[in-house]
Amino acid sequence: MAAPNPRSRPKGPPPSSDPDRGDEHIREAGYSYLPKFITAAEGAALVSYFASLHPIWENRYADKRRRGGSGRLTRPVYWLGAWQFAALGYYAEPNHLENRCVRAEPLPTVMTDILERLRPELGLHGEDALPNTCLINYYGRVGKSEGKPPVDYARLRMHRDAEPGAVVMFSVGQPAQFEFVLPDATEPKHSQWVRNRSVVILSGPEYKDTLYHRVTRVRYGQDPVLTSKLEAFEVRRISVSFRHVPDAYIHDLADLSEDARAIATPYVEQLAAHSAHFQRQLEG
Ligand SMILES: O=C(O)CCC(=O)C(=O)O
Repeated sequence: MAAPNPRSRPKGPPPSSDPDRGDEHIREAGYSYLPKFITAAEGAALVSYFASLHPIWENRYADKRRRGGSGRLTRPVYWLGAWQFAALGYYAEPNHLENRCVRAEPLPTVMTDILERLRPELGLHGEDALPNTCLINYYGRVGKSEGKPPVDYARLRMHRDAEPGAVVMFSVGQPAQFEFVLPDATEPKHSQWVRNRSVVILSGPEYKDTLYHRVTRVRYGQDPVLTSKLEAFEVRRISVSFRHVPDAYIHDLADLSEDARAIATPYVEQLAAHSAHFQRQLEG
């Protein structure tokens, strides 16, 4: 992968000769980038599935006042398989395993079909099991309202995903600048555009365990048109990151510790307004 300086990149789409356009297949130890792996029909099915969901804005911490700032995640999200509430601290080996993950709705068939087709590629990353849980990220902006300018939320802070094994990512919508960084470095070690209907797989000591990754920007555009049930939010890219959480750590809301239940319940109430699954979780 190339490691360009994204700040020196001119505005507008990358030129067709740019190796960083995101339309070339890349396979390195611990990194796969598969452009157009998702078929046009699957892409359309994902777009309509995402449009049916009611993503939520989570806070990063249980006590946001203690940390200062708005405390909100940089974008609205929806989890399937297991919901890892940010305020519970996420599932993270070796210390954050219990009281993190609430059973969530199952993955739709369009996702499991794509994951099934990825088995040979996952094998190259040393995986024989498919991931059982995923985070859906909605990137976009809150439109102009009452004289206030629009606010862009098309980014994701530097982080690593701590679940065991490979992470698989699907992208739908406008291209995003995806970067791999070391926490104390100013420039990314690797950088590339991740495009509509592509798949990324990360694994191993470099890409998963050492480098952090982030999304610094998402291009504007209308093809495909993305929507969600979130009011006033203009979506222009949706990514799904699939992970594996051992079943032993996926709990019903009622089985969480009292403290964790108190933190998760207001979110489950929000989700239950549009989801029979989360309604049942609330009823215990
Ligand atoms: O949006 C992306 O492509 C990256 C998503 C990601 O890093 C995550 O969900 O952990």
